[in-house]
Amino acid sequence: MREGDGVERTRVGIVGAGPAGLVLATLLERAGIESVVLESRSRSYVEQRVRAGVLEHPTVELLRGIGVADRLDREGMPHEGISLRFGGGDHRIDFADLVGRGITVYGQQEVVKDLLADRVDGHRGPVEFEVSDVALHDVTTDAPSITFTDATGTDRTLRCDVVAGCDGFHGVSRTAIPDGLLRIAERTYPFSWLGVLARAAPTHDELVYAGHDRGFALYSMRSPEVTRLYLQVPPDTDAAAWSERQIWDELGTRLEADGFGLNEGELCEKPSVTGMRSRVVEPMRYGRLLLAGDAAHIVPPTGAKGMNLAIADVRVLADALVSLFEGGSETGLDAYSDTCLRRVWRAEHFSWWMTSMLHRFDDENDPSEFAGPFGRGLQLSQLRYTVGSRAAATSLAENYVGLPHEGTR
Ligand code: RFL
Ligand code: PHB
Repeated sequence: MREGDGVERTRVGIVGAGPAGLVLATLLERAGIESVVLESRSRSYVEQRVRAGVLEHPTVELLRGIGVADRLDREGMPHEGISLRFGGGDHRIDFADLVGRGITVYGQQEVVKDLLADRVDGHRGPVEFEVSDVALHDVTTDAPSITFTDATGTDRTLRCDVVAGCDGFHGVSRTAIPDGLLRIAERTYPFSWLGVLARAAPTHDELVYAGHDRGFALYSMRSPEVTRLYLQVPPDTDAAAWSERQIWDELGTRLEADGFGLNEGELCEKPSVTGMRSRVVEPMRYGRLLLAGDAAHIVPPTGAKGMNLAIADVRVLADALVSLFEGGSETGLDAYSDTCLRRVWRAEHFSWWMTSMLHRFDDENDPSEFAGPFGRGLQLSQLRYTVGSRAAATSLAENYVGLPHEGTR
């Protein structure tokens, strides 16, 4: 709604059109609550950005519940297990048998495309792309606002009741909270992942997590034509220093198992290197500013939790906002941070556990408990126990497919 002089009003100002911002906007719209989404990148950029690929069971259910899962149901690849590969052996964790649920492999950018098609092409609510100079104001009052410059260069002001900071790890929302008020828990791992996307048909139906003596490797996929693969590399690695031949050879070595072969294919984009980090910012609320997704917490990708956590946060947030706008109750907002952080810390632990069990920690100066011969012994014991004990395998399975979502209402 325009108020004149470049001042507009909405109920919820959402910064960031990633999974957190777009799922929040959709949940609110379905509940009849107006919002405006501000995104610094272009629509085509956010639709092409290759990131996560694994949707937890509760994430799929949520996307179905808000009516944006038609293509996901047609094109997503349901998986009923994963393999852990180590010591020359392959060990399947059978999710269907252990917990009766599975995951779906469907690219994050496909989820983003589906949400944007629903909102923008379906004329259900605004998304302002290519905004700059986003700044938050008065977030400790009940009349916060956001100033920004839009794609045409016009300075605008958005007044709202609540600001949702869904702008990811490098966003500005978190910086609106004074440093002294935040507790930051962080761990940086002494390695990165080199990721490639190859036009090559997957040769195996499920994901393979390999803990090889030369380092970790992950075999994943995006579609019946596209394979997604990762290699553990040193943290300062320049992706360009790896030739395609070296990448395929190293993947072949680390993923080797009886009867397993890789289809090689043309790379769809340049290989990328991603740092591995765990980070939690507490609390996730500062007055009428609520942080969600990567803006508040990062997990290393080994547990496939980042996008799923972002979506779980905004489900809690949407419930809290419905209570605020329908009944004037702030109880949900008051509980928001604690409710989310319970799931966040579970996912932090699971992601740290998967990471520490499967990677090679070989820096002699690495003080971590997994470096050196004692650390290797612990890793191998944990891997053997996980694949050998039904109780341990069930714990991996229920975390991987996703624990049920908590609500505040
Ligand atoms: P996003 O997706 O980063 O979205 C934030 C959005 O905010 C915009 N933005 C701004 N907009 C306006 N003003 C500003 N000042 C802004 N600053 C930033 C950005 O352009 C962007 O569009 O955060 P969100 O929504 O919290 O979603 C989080 C997920 O993207 C992230 O956790 C996952 O990608 C992590 N992740 C994985 N998660 C999974 O659940 N399963 C996986 O299998 C998985 N694999 C991965 C991953 C992340 C990876 N990388 C590249 C970090 C694999 C990799 C390699
Ligand atoms: C992916 O397909 O990109 C992917 C899958 C599982 C992970 C991380 C990334 O743990």
